[in-house]
Amino acid sequence: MGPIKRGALIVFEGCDRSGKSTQSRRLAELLKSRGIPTESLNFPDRSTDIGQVINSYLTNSKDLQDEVIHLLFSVNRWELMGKLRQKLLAGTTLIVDRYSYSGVAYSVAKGMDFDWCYAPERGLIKPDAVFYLRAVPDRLAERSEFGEERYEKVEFQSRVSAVYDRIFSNESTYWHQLDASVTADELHFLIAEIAEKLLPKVTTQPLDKL
Ligand code: T5A
Ligand code: NA
Repeated sequence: MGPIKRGALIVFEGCDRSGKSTQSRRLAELLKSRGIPTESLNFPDRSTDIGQVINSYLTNSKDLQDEVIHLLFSVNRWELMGKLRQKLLAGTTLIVDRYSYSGVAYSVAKGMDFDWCYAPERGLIKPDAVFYLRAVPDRLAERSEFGEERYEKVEFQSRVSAVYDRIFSNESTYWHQLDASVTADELHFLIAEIAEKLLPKVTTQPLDKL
């Protein structure tokens, strides 16, 4: 009998409209088609009580102090951790659209302290891989529906992008930076290649913490 395999935790990160949802959906479809049990989710999870407060903030119908919204985003991840751990240990691979790094990138872009922002993320399950879809924010602004939510301003997105670059330089062992300006097909091909190599390796390792 071979070793018991857990699922992999695969995260997509990047600026608004960088193509995360498109690529998470396509990767999940591919893995499912290969018979790998896979589920998709995204943060913020707007369906919980806390998620609804976050949604009001993002759609500009509610104002909150920077520290308060930062911690709410983090709590929104913590409230789902038990469920995520259970699924991973039961062998389900999770494709997650945004995670702790979004929490850090968007708050640090407002001028908040990096270490303060990272602290509440410590102890969450560490992803096996992060696909960082990197693009010049001016290019992303040309995509449909850009500008509808709170953070969708080119200047702010440029600051977010700089923080992601900083995180990438610290976490380069499991971060995969990809040029988000290529076509969705090209991106999917690159992501699929990396994921297929990675999955058999990581799923025999114990879960790690941030
Ligand atoms: N936030 C989030 C925090 O501040 N702290 C946190 O802790 C967390 C978790 C909501 C906001 O919350 C902030 C960050 C965000 O500002 P969200 O709901 O995930 O986050 O919103 P977005 O990231 O903006 O999600 P979007 O759906 O807008 O962007 P995606 O998922 O990156 O992009 P996608 O795939 O929907 O594509 C956008 C458009 O581009 C096209 C698509 O067809 C679509 O029209 N497209 C491409 N066009 C050209 N080339 C490609 N390769 C393309 N790929 C997709
Ligand atoms: Na958005």
